[in-house]
Amino acid sequence: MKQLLLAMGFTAFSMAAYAQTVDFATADADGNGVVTMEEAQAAMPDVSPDAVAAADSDGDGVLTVSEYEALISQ
Ligand SMILES: [Ca+2]
Ligand SMILES: [Ca+2]
Repeated sequence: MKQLLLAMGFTAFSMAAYAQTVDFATADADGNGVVTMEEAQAAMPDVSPDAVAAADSDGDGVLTVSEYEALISQ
Protein backbone atom coordinates (compact mmCIF):
# COMPACT_ATOMS: atom_id res chain seq x y z
CA MET A 1 0.00 0.00 0.00
CA LYS A 2 2.77 2.38 0.90
CA GLN A 3 4.44 1.56 -2.38
CA LEU A 4 1.24 2.32 -4.27
CA LEU A 5 0.95 5.70 -2.59
CA LEU A 6 4.55 6.46 -3.44
CA ALA A 7 3.94 5.44 -7.04
CA MET A 8 0.90 7.68 -7.24
CA GLY A 9 2.86 10.56 -5.76
CA PHE A 10 5.64 10.00 -8.25
CA THR A 11 3.18 9.95 -11.13
CA ALA A 12 1.65 13.25 -10.05
CA PHE A 13 5.11 14.75 -9.60
CA SER A 14 6.08 13.60 -13.07
CA MET A 15 3.49 15.70 -14.86
CA ALA A 16 5.57 17.57 -17.39
CA ALA A 17 5.52 19.29 -20.73
CA TYR A 18 3.96 16.36 -22.53
CA ALA A 19 0.20 16.33 -22.35
CA GLN A 20 0.27 12.68 -21.44
CA THR A 21 3.20 11.07 -19.67
CA VAL A 22 3.44 7.63 -18.20
CA ASP A 23 5.72 6.32 -15.50
CA PHE A 24 8.77 4.27 -16.33
CA ALA A 25 7.30 0.91 -15.32
CA THR A 26 4.33 1.48 -17.63
CA ALA A 27 6.44 2.66 -20.55
CA ASP A 28 8.74 -0.36 -20.16
CA ALA A 29 6.16 -2.64 -21.71
CA ASP A 30 8.30 -5.79 -21.70
CA GLY A 31 9.67 -5.09 -18.24
CA ASN A 32 13.34 -5.52 -19.17
CA GLY A 33 14.42 -2.43 -17.28
CA VAL A 34 14.97 -0.10 -20.23
CA VAL A 35 12.60 1.83 -22.50
CA THR A 36 13.25 1.56 -26.21
CA MET A 37 12.26 4.14 -28.80
CA GLU A 38 9.34 1.90 -29.74
CA GLU A 39 8.19 1.59 -26.13
CA ALA A 40 8.49 5.35 -25.58
CA GLN A 41 6.44 6.11 -28.67
CA ALA A 42 3.87 3.44 -27.84
CA ALA A 43 3.46 4.95 -24.37
CA MET A 44 3.54 8.56 -25.55
CA PRO A 45 2.56 8.93 -29.22
CA ASP A 46 3.42 12.62 -29.21
CA VAL A 47 7.03 12.09 -28.17
CA SER A 48 9.49 12.78 -30.98
CA PRO A 49 12.43 10.57 -31.93
CA ASP A 50 14.66 13.60 -31.45
CA ALA A 51 13.44 14.00 -27.88
CA VAL A 52 14.17 10.34 -27.15
CA ALA A 53 17.61 10.62 -28.73
CA ALA A 54 18.33 13.75 -26.72
CA ALA A 55 17.31 12.04 -23.48
CA ASP A 56 19.49 9.00 -24.29
CA SER A 57 22.55 10.56 -22.70
CA ASP A 58 24.84 7.55 -23.20
CA GLY A 59 23.67 6.99 -26.77
CA ASP A 60 22.98 3.27 -26.47
CA GLY A 61 19.55 3.60 -28.07
CA VAL A 62 17.51 2.77 -24.99
CA LEU A 63 16.43 4.79 -21.97
CA THR A 64 17.29 3.87 -18.41
CA VAL A 65 15.14 5.12 -15.53
CA SER A 66 17.16 8.31 -15.20
CA GLU A 67 17.24 8.90 -18.95
CA TYR A 68 13.49 8.31 -19.17
CA GLU A 69 12.91 10.81 -16.36
CA ALA A 70 14.95 13.32 -18.33
CA LEU A 71 12.71 12.69 -21.33
CA ILE A 72 9.41 13.19 -19.55
CA SER A 73 10.65 16.23 -17.65
CA GLN A 74 11.67 18.11 -20.80
CA1 LIG B 1 11.63 -2.47 -22.35
CA1 LIG C 1 20.74 5.15 -22.81
